[in-house]
Amino acid sequence: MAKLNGTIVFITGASSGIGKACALAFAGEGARLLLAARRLSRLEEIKPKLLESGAPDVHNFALDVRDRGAVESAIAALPADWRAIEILVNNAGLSRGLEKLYQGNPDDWDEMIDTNVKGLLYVTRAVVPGMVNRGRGHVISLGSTAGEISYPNGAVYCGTKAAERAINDGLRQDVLGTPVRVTTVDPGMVETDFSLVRFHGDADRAAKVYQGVTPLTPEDVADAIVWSATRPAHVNIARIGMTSVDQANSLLFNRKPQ
Ligand code: NDP
Ligand code: 8X3
Repeated sequence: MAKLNGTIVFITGASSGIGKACALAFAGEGARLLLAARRLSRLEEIKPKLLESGAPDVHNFALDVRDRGAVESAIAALPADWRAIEILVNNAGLSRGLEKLYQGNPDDWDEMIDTNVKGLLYVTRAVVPGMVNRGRGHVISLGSTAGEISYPNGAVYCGTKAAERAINDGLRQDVLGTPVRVTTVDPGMVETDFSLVRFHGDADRAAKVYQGVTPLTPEDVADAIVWSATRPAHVNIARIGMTSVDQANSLLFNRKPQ
């Protein structure tokens, strides 16, 4: 039986990977879906499947979470029947580059920090006041095993996910006394476009990341996110850490020789 009939779920970065899998999983629970990403055409492509899968309604809009003004005005301009966002999935994010910090490209750093940290903050700031006022809401953000233990050549990406973790903990304290729930879901390696984006479109290099290991799927992560959102209203799942059985933490893998 659908557990979230008519609940408005806002997912950032729903055009690919984990965000897209979340849209499908929440559709299966009967949620109304508010979806954002820069590639609006990708959101439009998946809309029929979401409606078929059980979403009563889907509203897509183009958004670059790095643009503070655009985030504020997009949320303020939502149609009246889409304003009561009950679940926010702060998923939009990316990594760029894999190199020693002292050899890294500061443009890559800016993009990661602007998206994964500042973008998450802008969206959260725009959405949470409504949750507090309505006395109902749940913020679920994508952290990573990378936020727990940094790995070589990934210091800035890992730093953004450590920041996500700290922001999540801070927000949970700031909404104490309201019924708003705050969760971080921290996966290890998940096979998505993440590595393709990290390596600026180098598909061969991206494929090597997943060679010899069974990674998590985006659906595995979406399942955990929907689970956290469907606990009784008084239960706050603070953090879900998850990896495939081929990964122990952000540093240690069981990689089979190819
Ligand atoms: P994908 O590249 O498949 O998806 C990333 C999504 O983020 C896309 O929909 C993209 O949409 C969106 N996005 C990126 N930048 C922006 C922006 N500036 N404004 C709006 N949307 C944006 O990667 P994943 O699904 O793997 O990544 C999703 C989240 O999960 C990220 O936060 C990532 O850090 C995290 N994560 C991923 C793991 C993995 O191994 N894959 C493991 C742990 C965490 P568009 O380009 O259309 O804007
Ligand atoms: C994404 C997982 O290990 O590639 O957060 O950084 S990892």
